[in-house]
Amino acid sequence: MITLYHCTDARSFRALWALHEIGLDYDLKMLPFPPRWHDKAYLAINPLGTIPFLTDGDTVMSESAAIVEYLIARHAPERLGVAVADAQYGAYCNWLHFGEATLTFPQTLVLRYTRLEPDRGLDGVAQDYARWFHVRLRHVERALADGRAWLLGERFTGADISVGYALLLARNLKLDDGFEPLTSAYWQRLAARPAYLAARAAQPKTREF
Ligand SMILES: N[C@@H](CCC(=O)N[C@@H](CS)C(=O)NCC(=O)O)C(=O)O
Repeated sequence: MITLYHCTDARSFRALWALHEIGLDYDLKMLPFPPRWHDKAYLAINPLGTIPFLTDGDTVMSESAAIVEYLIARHAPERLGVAVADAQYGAYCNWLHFGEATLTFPQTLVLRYTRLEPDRGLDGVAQDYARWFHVRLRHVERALADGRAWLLGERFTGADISVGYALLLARNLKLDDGFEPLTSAYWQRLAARPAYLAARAAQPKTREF
Protein backbone atom coordinates (compact mmCIF):
# COMPACT_ATOMS: atom_id res chain seq x y z
CA MET A 1 0.00 0.00 0.00
CA ILE A 2 1.25 3.48 -0.87
CA THR A 3 1.17 5.96 2.03
CA LEU A 4 1.18 9.72 1.37
CA TYR A 5 1.81 12.31 4.09
CA HIS A 6 0.02 15.45 3.02
CA CYS A 7 -1.09 18.94 4.03
CA THR A 8 -4.08 20.45 2.27
CA ASP A 9 -3.07 22.08 -1.03
CA ALA A 10 0.66 21.77 -0.30
CA ARG A 11 3.10 20.37 -2.87
CA SER A 12 2.06 16.88 -1.79
CA PHE A 13 -1.09 17.63 -3.78
CA ARG A 14 0.95 16.74 -6.89
CA ALA A 15 1.29 13.19 -5.57
CA LEU A 16 -2.37 13.02 -4.55
CA TRP A 17 -3.48 14.23 -7.99
CA ALA A 18 -1.21 11.68 -9.70
CA LEU A 19 -2.63 8.88 -7.54
CA HIS A 20 -6.13 9.84 -8.67
CA GLU A 21 -5.17 10.21 -12.34
CA ILE A 22 -3.63 6.73 -12.23
CA GLY A 23 -6.41 5.25 -10.11
CA LEU A 24 -4.26 3.76 -7.35
CA ASP A 25 -5.34 2.93 -3.82
CA TYR A 26 -3.46 4.84 -1.13
CA ASP A 27 -3.44 5.64 2.55
CA LEU A 28 -3.59 9.40 3.17
CA LYS A 29 -2.03 10.79 6.34
CA MET A 30 -3.07 14.40 6.87
CA LEU A 31 -0.79 16.75 8.81
CA PRO A 32 -1.19 20.32 10.09
CA PHE A 33 0.88 22.93 8.21
CA PRO A 34 3.75 23.30 8.68
CA PRO A 35 4.31 19.89 10.32
CA ARG A 36 7.70 20.89 11.71
CA TRP A 37 5.92 23.43 13.95
CA HIS A 38 2.71 21.52 14.71
CA ASP A 39 3.60 17.80 14.65
CA LYS A 40 7.11 17.17 15.95
CA ALA A 41 6.52 13.40 15.87
CA TYR A 42 6.51 13.64 12.07
CA LEU A 43 10.28 14.35 12.16
CA ALA A 44 10.80 10.71 13.14
CA ILE A 45 9.11 9.70 9.88
CA ASN A 46 10.64 12.37 7.64
CA PRO A 47 13.62 14.13 9.26
CA LEU A 48 13.32 16.93 6.66
CA GLY A 49 9.98 17.81 8.23
CA THR A 50 8.57 18.61 4.78
CA ILE A 51 5.71 17.21 2.79
CA PRO A 52 5.15 15.33 0.59
CA PHE A 53 6.51 12.15 2.05
CA LEU A 54 5.56 8.96 0.26
CA THR A 55 6.29 5.38 1.20
CA ASP A 56 5.82 2.44 -1.13
CA GLY A 57 7.29 -0.70 0.44
CA ASP A 58 10.96 0.09 1.02
CA THR A 59 10.83 3.15 -1.22
CA VAL A 60 10.63 6.55 0.52
CA MET A 61 10.39 9.83 -1.39
CA SER A 62 10.19 13.52 -0.46
CA GLU A 63 10.22 15.42 -3.78
CA SER A 64 6.80 16.08 -5.29
CA ALA A 65 7.79 16.14 -8.98
CA ALA A 66 9.91 13.01 -8.53
CA ILE A 67 6.94 11.25 -6.92
CA VAL A 68 4.75 12.10 -9.92
CA GLU A 69 7.45 10.75 -12.24
CA TYR A 70 7.89 7.60 -10.13
CA LEU A 71 4.18 6.76 -9.84
CA ILE A 72 3.59 7.28 -13.55
CA ALA A 73 6.68 5.36 -14.62
CA ARG A 74 5.58 2.42 -12.48
CA HIS A 75 1.82 2.43 -13.02
CA ALA A 76 0.77 4.43 -16.09
CA PRO A 77 3.82 4.95 -18.33
CA GLU A 78 1.89 4.92 -21.58
CA ARG A 79 -1.20 6.82 -20.45
CA LEU A 80 0.44 9.63 -18.45
CA GLY A 81 4.18 9.41 -19.13
CA VAL A 82 6.58 9.86 -22.02
CA ALA A 83 8.97 7.08 -23.05
CA VAL A 84 12.72 7.69 -23.01
CA ALA A 85 12.84 7.02 -26.76
CA ASP A 86 10.04 9.53 -27.45
CA ALA A 87 11.11 12.83 -29.07
CA GLN A 88 9.20 14.68 -26.32
CA TYR A 89 10.99 12.96 -23.43
CA GLY A 90 13.30 15.92 -22.79
CA ALA A 91 10.40 18.36 -22.84
CA TYR A 92 8.50 16.10 -20.44
CA CYS A 93 11.38 16.05 -17.94
CA ASN A 94 11.89 19.77 -18.32
CA TRP A 95 8.26 20.67 -17.56
CA LEU A 96 8.16 18.23 -14.63
CA HIS A 97 11.05 20.10 -13.02
CA PHE A 98 10.04 23.55 -14.26
CA GLY A 99 6.76 23.21 -12.36
CA GLU A 100 8.61 22.83 -9.06
CA ALA A 101 11.99 24.53 -9.39
CA THR A 102 10.96 27.56 -11.45
CA LEU A 103 7.24 28.05 -10.83
CA THR A 104 6.75 26.89 -7.24
CA PHE A 105 9.90 28.03 -5.46
CA PRO A 106 9.30 31.80 -5.95
CA GLN A 107 5.76 31.42 -4.67
CA THR A 108 6.99 29.91 -1.41
CA LEU A 109 8.64 33.26 -0.63
CA VAL A 110 5.31 34.97 -1.24
CA LEU A 111 3.59 32.43 1.03
CA ARG A 112 6.21 32.78 3.73
CA TYR A 113 6.40 36.56 3.90
CA THR A 114 2.74 37.39 3.32
CA ARG A 115 0.96 34.54 5.11
CA LEU A 116 3.25 32.66 7.53
CA GLU A 117 5.63 35.40 8.73
CA PRO A 118 4.03 38.75 7.82
CA ASP A 119 5.65 40.46 10.83
CA ARG A 120 9.13 40.05 9.34
CA GLY A 121 8.61 43.20 7.27
CA LEU A 122 9.72 41.46 4.09
CA ASP A 123 6.72 42.29 1.97
CA GLY A 124 9.08 43.73 -0.65
CA VAL A 125 10.69 40.30 -1.06
CA ALA A 126 7.22 38.79 -1.53
CA GLN A 127 6.39 41.38 -4.20
CA ASP A 128 9.71 40.78 -6.01
CA TYR A 129 9.12 37.03 -6.13
CA ALA A 130 5.48 37.41 -7.18
CA ARG A 131 6.80 39.40 -10.15
CA TRP A 132 9.53 36.77 -10.71
CA PHE A 133 6.84 34.07 -10.83
CA HIS A 134 4.71 35.98 -13.34
CA VAL A 135 7.69 36.58 -15.63
CA ARG A 136 8.68 32.88 -15.58
CA LEU A 137 5.05 31.90 -16.16
CA ARG A 138 5.21 33.50 -19.61
CA HIS A 139 7.05 30.33 -20.66
CA VAL A 140 3.76 28.42 -20.23
CA GLU A 141 1.86 31.03 -22.27
CA ARG A 142 4.42 30.70 -25.09
CA ALA A 143 4.15 26.90 -25.04
CA LEU A 144 0.37 27.08 -25.41
CA ALA A 145 0.47 29.60 -28.26
CA ASP A 146 -0.02 26.95 -30.96
CA GLY A 147 -3.41 26.02 -29.51
CA ARG A 148 -2.35 22.85 -27.72
CA ALA A 149 -4.53 21.65 -24.84
CA TRP A 150 -1.70 20.38 -22.64
CA LEU A 151 2.01 21.14 -22.33
CA LEU A 152 3.06 18.33 -24.65
CA GLY A 153 0.23 18.74 -27.13
CA GLU A 154 -2.97 16.73 -27.04
CA ARG A 155 -1.80 14.23 -24.40
CA PHE A 156 -2.15 15.09 -20.70
CA THR A 157 0.97 13.94 -18.79
CA GLY A 158 2.65 14.17 -15.42
CA ALA A 159 4.20 17.43 -16.64
CA ASP A 160 0.73 19.00 -16.49
CA ILE A 161 0.33 17.81 -12.89
CA SER A 162 3.63 19.41 -11.92
CA VAL A 163 2.90 22.76 -13.59
CA GLY A 164 -0.79 22.52 -12.70
CA TYR A 165 0.03 22.41 -9.00
CA ALA A 166 2.03 25.65 -9.37
CA LEU A 167 -1.09 27.24 -10.89
CA LEU A 168 -3.23 25.97 -7.99
CA LEU A 169 -0.80 27.49 -5.49
CA ALA A 170 -0.87 30.75 -7.45
CA ARG A 171 -4.63 30.77 -7.30
CA ASN A 172 -4.55 30.17 -3.53
CA LEU A 173 -2.04 33.01 -3.11
CA LYS A 174 -4.20 35.24 -5.33
CA LEU A 175 -1.45 35.50 -7.93
CA ASP A 176 -3.79 34.26 -10.66
CA ASP A 177 -4.61 37.83 -11.64
CA GLY A 178 -1.28 37.63 -13.48
CA PHE A 179 -2.27 34.62 -15.61
CA GLU A 180 -2.26 35.48 -19.32
CA PRO A 181 -5.27 34.31 -21.42
CA LEU A 182 -3.94 30.94 -22.65
CA THR A 183 -2.56 30.11 -19.21
CA SER A 184 -5.87 31.02 -17.66
CA ALA A 185 -7.76 28.73 -20.07
CA TYR A 186 -5.19 25.96 -19.44
CA TRP A 187 -5.78 26.34 -15.68
CA GLN A 188 -9.54 26.02 -16.24
CA ARG A 189 -8.98 22.77 -18.18
CA LEU A 190 -6.73 21.39 -15.43
CA ALA A 191 -9.17 22.31 -12.68
CA ALA A 192 -12.03 20.59 -14.52
CA ARG A 193 -10.30 17.21 -14.70
CA PRO A 194 -12.20 14.54 -12.73
CA ALA A 195 -9.00 13.31 -11.06
CA TYR A 196 -8.08 16.85 -9.98
CA LEU A 197 -11.55 17.33 -8.50
CA ALA A 198 -11.44 13.93 -6.79
CA ALA A 199 -8.04 14.70 -5.28
CA ARG A 200 -9.29 18.06 -3.98
CA ALA A 201 -12.32 16.31 -2.49
CA ALA A 202 -10.11 13.69 -0.80
CA GLN A 203 -8.39 16.29 1.39
CA PRO A 204 -9.98 18.28 4.21
CA LYS A 205 -10.43 21.98 3.47
CA THR A 206 -8.65 23.13 6.61
CA ARG A 207 -5.87 25.29 5.29
CA GLU A 208 -6.34 29.06 5.09
CA PHE A 209 -4.17 31.14 2.77
N1 LIG B 1 11.06 20.45 -3.44
C1 LIG B 1 10.19 19.81 -2.50
C2 LIG B 1 9.79 20.86 -1.46
C3 LIG B 1 9.05 20.26 -0.27
C4 LIG B 1 8.57 21.37 0.65
O1 LIG B 1 9.35 22.29 1.02
N2 LIG B 1 7.29 21.30 1.05
C5 LIG B 1 6.71 22.35 1.85
C6 LIG B 1 5.21 22.38 1.67
S1 LIG B 1 4.63 22.84 0.11
C7 LIG B 1 6.92 22.09 3.31
O2 LIG B 1 6.93 20.96 3.73
N3 LIG B 1 7.04 23.16 4.09
C8 LIG B 1 7.07 23.08 5.49
C9 LIG B 1 8.41 23.42 6.07
O3 LIG B 1 9.29 23.89 5.33
O4 LIG B 1 8.57 23.22 7.26
C10 LIG B 1 9.00 19.21 -3.23
O5 LIG B 1 8.77 19.54 -4.40
O6 LIG B 1 8.30 18.36 -2.68
